[in-house]
Amino acid sequence: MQDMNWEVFLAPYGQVVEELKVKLKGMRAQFQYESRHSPIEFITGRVKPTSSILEKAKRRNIGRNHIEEEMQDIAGVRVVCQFVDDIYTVIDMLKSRNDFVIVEEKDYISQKKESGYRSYHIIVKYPVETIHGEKNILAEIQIRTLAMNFWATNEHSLNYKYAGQIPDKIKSRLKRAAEAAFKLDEEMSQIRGEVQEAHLIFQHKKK
Ligand code: 0O2
Repeated sequence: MQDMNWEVFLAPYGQVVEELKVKLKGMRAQFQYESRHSPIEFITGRVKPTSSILEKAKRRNIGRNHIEEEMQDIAGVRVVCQFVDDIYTVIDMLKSRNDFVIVEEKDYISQKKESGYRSYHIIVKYPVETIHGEKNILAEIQIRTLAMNFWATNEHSLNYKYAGQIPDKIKSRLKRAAEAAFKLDEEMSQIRGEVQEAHLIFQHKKK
């Protein structure tokens, strides 16, 4: 794996991340043009750093020749929504598209992870044009609320700080925080209509 030209290997992944971001931002803009509540609040994306690819390959016992087909999150795009219902609107919109194929879905919302992590992951096979022809690239689209994102970002930083060995005391606090974030999402869903109306009035005023 040492001799691998990572720049060349990762180039199509970078292109997929950029293309998916443009397309998802386009979806968000269409809602805004029509003065409708956008189920998408914001979008981010990244290509997994080489060090993380190597670490995951080692942990999962994935050989060099199998990274492409076995590592599904080298290209990653994150869609952050205001409300839990928006997540399902985004999922439906993704399912109705025909510019990529969905190969797997991971519902960590109804089945939260042991850490407390909640999010909906969709793995897609995305055809990207290269100078050598079409190449199908696996990409992971994570869809989550602002509250889930807040939690996941903080937990991710703590995991990094403690090299994956978060002390038990902090772990249990994180679990409590995950439940609080879930409660917040539930409460916000109850007043969703009011919040959306307020946002539209505010946007209209800005124009
Ligand atoms: P980064 O920095 O986002 O790239 P694995 O990657 O082995 O944990 P799997 O099954 O290959 O698991 O993929 P899965 O479950 O879809 O998770 C991949 C990504 O989901 C992670 O990528 C995180 O972004 C996110 N994720 C999954 N579980 C957790 C969690 O408990 N806490 C947080 N904060 N994020 C999680 P990376 O590579 O870990 O990070």
